[in-house]
Amino acid sequence: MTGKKVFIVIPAYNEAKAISKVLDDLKKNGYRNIIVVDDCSSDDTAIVARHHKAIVLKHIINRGQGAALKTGTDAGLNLGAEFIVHFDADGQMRVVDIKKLLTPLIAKKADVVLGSRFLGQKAKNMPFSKKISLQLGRIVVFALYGLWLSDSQSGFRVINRKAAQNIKITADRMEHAGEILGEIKKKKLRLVEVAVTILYTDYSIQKGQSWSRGPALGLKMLLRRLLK
Ligand SMILES: Nc1nc2c(ncn2[C@@H]2O[C@H](COP(=O)(O)OP(=O)(O)OP(=O)(O)O)[C@@H](O)[C@H]2O)c(=O)[nH]1
Ligand SMILES: [Mg+2]
Repeated sequence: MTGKKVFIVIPAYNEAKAISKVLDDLKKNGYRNIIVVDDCSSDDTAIVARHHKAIVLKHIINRGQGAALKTGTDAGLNLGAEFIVHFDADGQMRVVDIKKLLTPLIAKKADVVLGSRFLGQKAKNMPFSKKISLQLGRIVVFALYGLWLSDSQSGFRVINRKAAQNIKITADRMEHAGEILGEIKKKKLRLVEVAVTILYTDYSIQKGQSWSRGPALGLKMLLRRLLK
């Protein structure tokens, strides 16, 4: 499976403490094509990633996760990727789940596969506020794009080359997740959700996010939908 041209794209912002283990795990599991997009981190994220022989692309200002995914996905396409995996730098995603997401793509049954935290019992230790905001996110995505998903804000996705060429990411920050779904619907790409386990670690919880991120995201997605 890893013989196929699979590229792992990792947006990273100040993840020097976590990214080393993520890159080690990927290498141990045979993933060789790894692109880290360092978004003007103030820590040693880029140095650590280079030390692990990842391809490191750098933004000279902090542009956001969506912009970093676009940079990394475009680079993967230029390097001949058949499949592109969007994967986090903070250790919350499990490398073993990548194969599960790749399977429907390799079988040509999907163009995009999303990892879902809510198929089965896969959302262990998720903070309550996060659960609520993700449930609200599902409703927003359904209202805006007519897609009813178990986990509409998943950042764990694998896309084939055709999908990578067709999905245009213009949202620089977190609202890219909704934008990508809109593109999937508009371009009639085949979408499948697969259960994954996302780890809520002391590190990820401590890094935290403000309570206002969910509502702000919903509002930005709505504005984009209205203006596009
Ligand atoms: N390039 C880039 N990456 C970012 C930025 N913000 C976050 N990321 C990365 O995107 C990934 C996910 O970010 P998180 O802030 O953990 O968001 P999340 O996983 O959706 O939310 P939690 O479940 O609360 O952790 C991590 O690999 C981050 O390093 C950014 O501004 N630029
Ligand atoms: Mg995270």
